[in-house]
Amino acid sequence: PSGADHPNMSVDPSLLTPYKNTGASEASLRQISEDAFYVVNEVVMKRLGHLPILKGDFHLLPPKVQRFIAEKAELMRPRGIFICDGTQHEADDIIHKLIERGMLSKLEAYENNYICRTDPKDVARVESKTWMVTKEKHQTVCRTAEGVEPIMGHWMSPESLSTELDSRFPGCMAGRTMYVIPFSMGPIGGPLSKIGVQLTDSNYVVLSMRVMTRVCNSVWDALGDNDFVRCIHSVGLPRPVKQRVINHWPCNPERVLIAHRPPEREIWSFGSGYGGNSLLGKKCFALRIASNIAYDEGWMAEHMLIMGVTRPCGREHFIAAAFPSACGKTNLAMLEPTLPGWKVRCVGDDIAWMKFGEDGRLYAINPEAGFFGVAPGTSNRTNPMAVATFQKNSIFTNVAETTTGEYYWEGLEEDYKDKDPEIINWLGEKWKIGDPGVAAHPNSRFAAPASQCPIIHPDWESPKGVPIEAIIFGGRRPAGVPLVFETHSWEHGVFTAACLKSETTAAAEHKGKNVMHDPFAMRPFMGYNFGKYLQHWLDLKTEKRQVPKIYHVNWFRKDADGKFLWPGFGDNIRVIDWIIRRLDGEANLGVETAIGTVPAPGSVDMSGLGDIKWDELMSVPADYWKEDAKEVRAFLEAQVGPDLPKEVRHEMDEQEKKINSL
Ligand code: GTP
Ligand code: SPV
Ligand code: MN
Repeated sequence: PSGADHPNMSVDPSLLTPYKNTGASEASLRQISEDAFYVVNEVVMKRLGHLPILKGDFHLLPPKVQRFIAEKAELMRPRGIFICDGTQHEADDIIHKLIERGMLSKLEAYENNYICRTDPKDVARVESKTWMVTKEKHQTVCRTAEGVEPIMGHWMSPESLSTELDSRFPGCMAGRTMYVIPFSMGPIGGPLSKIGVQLTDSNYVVLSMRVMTRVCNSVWDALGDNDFVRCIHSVGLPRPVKQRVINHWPCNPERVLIAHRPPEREIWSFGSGYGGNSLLGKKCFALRIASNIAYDEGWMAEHMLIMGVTRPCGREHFIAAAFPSACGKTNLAMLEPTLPGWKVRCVGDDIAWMKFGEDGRLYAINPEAGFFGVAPGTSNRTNPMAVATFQKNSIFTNVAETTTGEYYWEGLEEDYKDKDPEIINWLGEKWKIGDPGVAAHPNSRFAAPASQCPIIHPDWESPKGVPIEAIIFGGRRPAGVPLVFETHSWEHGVFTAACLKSETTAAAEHKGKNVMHDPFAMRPFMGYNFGKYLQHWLDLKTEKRQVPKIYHVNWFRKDADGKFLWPGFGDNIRVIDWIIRRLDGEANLGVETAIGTVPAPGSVDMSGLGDIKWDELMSVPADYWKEDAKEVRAFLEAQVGPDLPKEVRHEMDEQEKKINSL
């Protein structure tokens, strides 16, 4: 009987969604979904078999969660189920176990800080193995020109996904514990927040998710009738293992797959335990899946920091900024101003969920609860607030350590210059400052609770968010791009963001430093057709709404000797100051150029900075931009083609005209 014509059906409707891609055979799936109409509990129990529940009370979970767990346990065949409650006690137990096993060790110089070394083959996001799965290809990717490989979005058909899942997930947790992690992205129960449940066989992931998201029992209560994002993660190495496990870090680099099914709100991740590949609340949920939800519901999920900036006069302004991976979001979000009287407070450092309120203003929340920050380059000189944040309760991955139990990475040389410490590098080898190679992996990271940041904003957990007045885009642009410019309009800002480029970094598998397109800093995180995404941005502007002004910054312009022209870090407040005075409508701050409004000479506070090559820093070189205009047109034609909104095309045409008349 089908659900619709069964008269006495009193089963949770979510139990009736069809089974797909569980790896189990069609026939057994059909059998189970039919059974489910009658005795849900029995079916769930049958699926669980005699699987021990190692922790938690399975029967107290919402039925739709019970079904999710049972069906995936049947597929992945763990040796037991552990339902996490997110408590410190639980974390301590796991930490002790991992220390005993050799996967974690304590950094003795701090309180409750741990270091972990991964298999050196599992150190960053793997973009080439990350997929969006939709029925229609063009739901995911644009209608690119003939023979052009799309770089925004990576499509896989549901049929291919079935094959890929079936060759990986059945039995993949054999001999391991399946942890069930209930988590909230955003303050629990908040109007902009969303719930996920992650299944994983990695206890490192359990510890990290507890820092990065809100994991606790009250998530189950908040779930109620809401849907949840289904996150399925396995390191992909069932026991007994067939290959050598390096650094006690099980993974399966050859078989990595990270797949998203947006309509089903489901994520499958296999073979990697690192960062965005495995902490599924972050990139997979809060960006790729959430951008789909945001499209449907009329809001935005973006790769942006959120900061509150208070001026000497006492007025506070909230700003969001999108820079590609490892391009300075964490640093800007926690900036320590070098100008007197200014105060910056951090709301978030990586992801912003933003929605227009009834009052027409754009409100942003940080869906995360922790920072997963790039370690190298972080020091008391560059980012003292981050350093203060990770003095306790933090996990460091692929950094180096001193024999006295301190962390170490490139950028900390100054702090250690008189000590000449004995160092164990990220590969576990003896190392001294000055030795060849690096001490820490360039994508080594700290995971630290946001609540420990000394300048965390008092409203950082405000359920309704903070009102954004400006949005900044930027990247690593060694040549041609001025320190800052203001775009002319929302539409021009959208075009400018679509043209965002940056040097590649170690955050993903790219080798070397090439300037690459990274529209909206979302290239690796694009959840659906980029043309539709652009249209969504354009459509968000309505008469009743005050859309933020859009800016572009570049902290990374270099002189002929390859030196940065701008000191960056705390001195970036000088650019923020200029931006805020522009928002205020102060006169005589800008000079019009073909790409936007750059600062007029003397309009940026340079007091105490010493020698800055202003002209070189602010110039808009005609030759450079003529080339760039051609390249950008070719890029958008090839990559977005007929999906490019006409407003964006118009901005491109207008800007090209201005550039060509330079
Ligand atoms: P993800 O977490 O990967 O999304 O990166 P992120 O954008 O938060 O990058 P983060 O702030 O961690 O910066 C990465 C690197 O850029 C670090 O090594 C920083 O030291 C360096 N960096 C950040 N801000 C500046 C700046 O203003 N100037 C210069 N020269 N380097 C900077
Ligand atoms: C990024 O690469 O943009 C990150 C780190 O923020 S990860 O979570 O590993 O994706
Ligand atoms: Mn990021």
